[in-house]
Amino acid sequence: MTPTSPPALRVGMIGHAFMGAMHSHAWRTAPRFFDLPLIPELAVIAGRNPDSTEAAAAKYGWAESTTNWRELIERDDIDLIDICTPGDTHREIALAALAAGKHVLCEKPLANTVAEAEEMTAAAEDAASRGVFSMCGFTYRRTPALTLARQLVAEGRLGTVRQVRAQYLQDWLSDENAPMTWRLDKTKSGSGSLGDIGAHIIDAAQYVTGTDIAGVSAMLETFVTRRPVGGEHVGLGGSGATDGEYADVTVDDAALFTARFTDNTVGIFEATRFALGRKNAVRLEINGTLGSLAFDFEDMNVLEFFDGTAPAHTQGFQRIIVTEPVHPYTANWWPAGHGLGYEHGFTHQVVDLVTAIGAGTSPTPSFRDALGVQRVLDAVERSSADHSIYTPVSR
Ligand code: SOE
Repeated sequence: MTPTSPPALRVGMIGHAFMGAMHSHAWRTAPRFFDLPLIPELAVIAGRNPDSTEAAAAKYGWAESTTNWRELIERDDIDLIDICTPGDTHREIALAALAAGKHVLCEKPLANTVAEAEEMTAAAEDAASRGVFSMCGFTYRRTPALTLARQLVAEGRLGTVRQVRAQYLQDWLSDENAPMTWRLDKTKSGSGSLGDIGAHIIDAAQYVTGTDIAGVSAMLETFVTRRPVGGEHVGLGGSGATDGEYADVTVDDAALFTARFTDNTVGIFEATRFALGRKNAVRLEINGTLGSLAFDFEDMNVLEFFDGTAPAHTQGFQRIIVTEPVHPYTANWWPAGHGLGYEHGFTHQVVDLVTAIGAGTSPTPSFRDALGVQRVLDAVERSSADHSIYTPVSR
């Protein structure tokens, strides 16, 4: 007798750029390394341009492509819609998908405004009562070292958490002639460094500490206010054609803020795409009464832990190589020490989402969790807009 394989979860994905490619990889890989209750099927990929969407389907292994996302959502043979488009489209697509009874995975930040995120959360919670589930894509929490960090905080190994230092540093906009992209257009992206990468460290800090940010004091800055349209896009940046058209940058280039959490933990946050030399440094450092933790995504398989309860003569930051089978997610991958990369967080996201759907439970981070992040983004923008800056007074 041949064992029966789990039923399929037929996925329709909208968008096929950076995140679309990454999500495709995750949908394909997850059932090959993890036992899932449903097997994702890369059914249909949607995009605006027929040629590039068809090419993406062939390249990433989707059975079909379409340029009509509304028709895709209405199809009876699709179970889940994966939203990998810019933020200005999230609300419309998610609401339509939930109304059509499809589970939803939505890239972060959940939306471009709090009002949109509230509407999406209400729709998601209504759908959940009918067994239709949603999740927002804050993938860094599924980096094994950060999942372990949360575990250590929850186990009390840090004692009472007092301070959080969070940074997300990239440098792909340092060149003032890097071309204009949708990520620099507020009508499409909602905000700049703040929502694109700051959202990740807000989620990571709240997830690891298990507490929410209750108040912020912020400063946003835009260093380069016009960018060439066109030119050569390389990775997220590139070099623009400086003899042609220019467009206004309408978002922040750097976002800095201090925060107070509900339990009086204090935090300092920095998100920038101008930190020349830093490529994808997602950093989190946490100090508690008994110990400290430090993480840097540029060394993502390591979590540093300082145990203040260890004998004084052996104290010091310990580098935990988070690749042992006892660590989160790692037993399904390579032998200890062989390490994971950026894409694994996305694969773990699929694993957790499909496992929750299979069990009939709501996955996390939920749209409500993502609404919480959205409210922090909004508070940062409001604080920056009316911030009082005190000038040093000579005595
Ligand atoms: C997606 O999760 C994302 O936040 C992108 O939108 C950023 O640009 C990338 O650098 C990190 O990942």
